[in-house]
Amino acid sequence: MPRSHVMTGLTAATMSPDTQGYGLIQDAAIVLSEDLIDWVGPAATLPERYRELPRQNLEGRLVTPALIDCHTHIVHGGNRAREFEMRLNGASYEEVARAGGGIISTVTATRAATENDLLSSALPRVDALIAEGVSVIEVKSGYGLDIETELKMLRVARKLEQQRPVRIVTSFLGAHAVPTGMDADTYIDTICLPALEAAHAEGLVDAVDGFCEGIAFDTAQIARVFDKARTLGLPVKLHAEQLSHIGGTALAAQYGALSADHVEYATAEDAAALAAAGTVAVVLPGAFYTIHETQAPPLQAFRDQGVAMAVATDWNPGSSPMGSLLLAMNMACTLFRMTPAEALAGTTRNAARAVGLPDCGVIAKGMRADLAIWNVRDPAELSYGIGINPLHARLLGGKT
Ligand code: DI6
Ligand code: FE
Repeated sequence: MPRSHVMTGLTAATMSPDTQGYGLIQDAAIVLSEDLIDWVGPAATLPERYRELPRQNLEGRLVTPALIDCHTHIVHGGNRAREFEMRLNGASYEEVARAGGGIISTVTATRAATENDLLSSALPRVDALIAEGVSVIEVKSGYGLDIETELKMLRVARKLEQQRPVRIVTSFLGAHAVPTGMDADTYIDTICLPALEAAHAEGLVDAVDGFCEGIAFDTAQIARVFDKARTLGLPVKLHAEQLSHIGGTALAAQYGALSADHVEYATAEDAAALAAAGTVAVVLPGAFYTIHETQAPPLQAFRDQGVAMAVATDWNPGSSPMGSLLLAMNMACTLFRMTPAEALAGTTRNAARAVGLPDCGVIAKGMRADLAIWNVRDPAELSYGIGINPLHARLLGGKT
């Protein structure tokens, strides 16, 4: 198809912010002009000026904004299948740790990997997401915990975008875990903050993340990382209230974070703070499922307060080895009782906000022509199927 053309014979789920639902237009037409959307509406009202453009009939298919996976750790070395198996054979946490398991085993494997190793293991993960209609992937560092490896992870993340038709946004997650043999404050001062400065100087950082948790960093330590982000002019986001309530969500809101992620233990008060700050709550059902968490995030409080909700894979080798954003949508519905319309908003419009990209996630005039064309008629089918991928085609900036 020429770059400027009219798509017809389709149902459009525009995900327009003016609607609570899908912003559905039956018998729609979408006009693409180069890499942008020029017009969308009922085909019957297509303006005269577009009538001579080449047409593509989509034969009744559904078109949505391309999906956005707004929280992943897809650049990492090794995997943790061995420890998964040990645990299911009854090994204790200690035994797993003694056998080199846990997050530190991923740090060891990521430090040992070359840039090329990390790139070639991450590319199939990117491909799996693209095959589900994903156009934007957020990728975090955080398995280096030393300056050199944090930079290496982010360089690899940037390279993904050169090797595949996808947009990558990076988050510096130096404050992910405390390396063995060091205390958290020393780590923040001597490694995390200098690594952030160096990564920023190389143009590798789009946002700054942290893991605010009893087993990681407290709010005062994260605040120091966020202060540095602020001086560098970088937006922040936070893994908050995943395993316990220690104030990460309120801290994220206080810093005007793009997103607060996990948020299982967030309260109604936290929800009000997120709403006031315009911070997106990102739910990660893959991690909830993998670690047998029982407390679901407070979706009703988010709805009551008007907090925008997003859904992501959290694809990582430990708590969420999940390579499907469509499965994350299904799990958000079944495990958290999210509605299918909320799940789709959570991987389009609200995910775009969570990664700070105002030019995608909605089908509207002037937005990028990042679109997913599906072999379904009803948008609820995207969340309803388990392990079913109905993608017909994906456009990135108007290109297949
Ligand atoms: N929360 C998580 O669920 C992952 N990181 C985080 O901050 C766990 C990462 C891992 O186990 O490798
Ligand atoms: Fe995560």
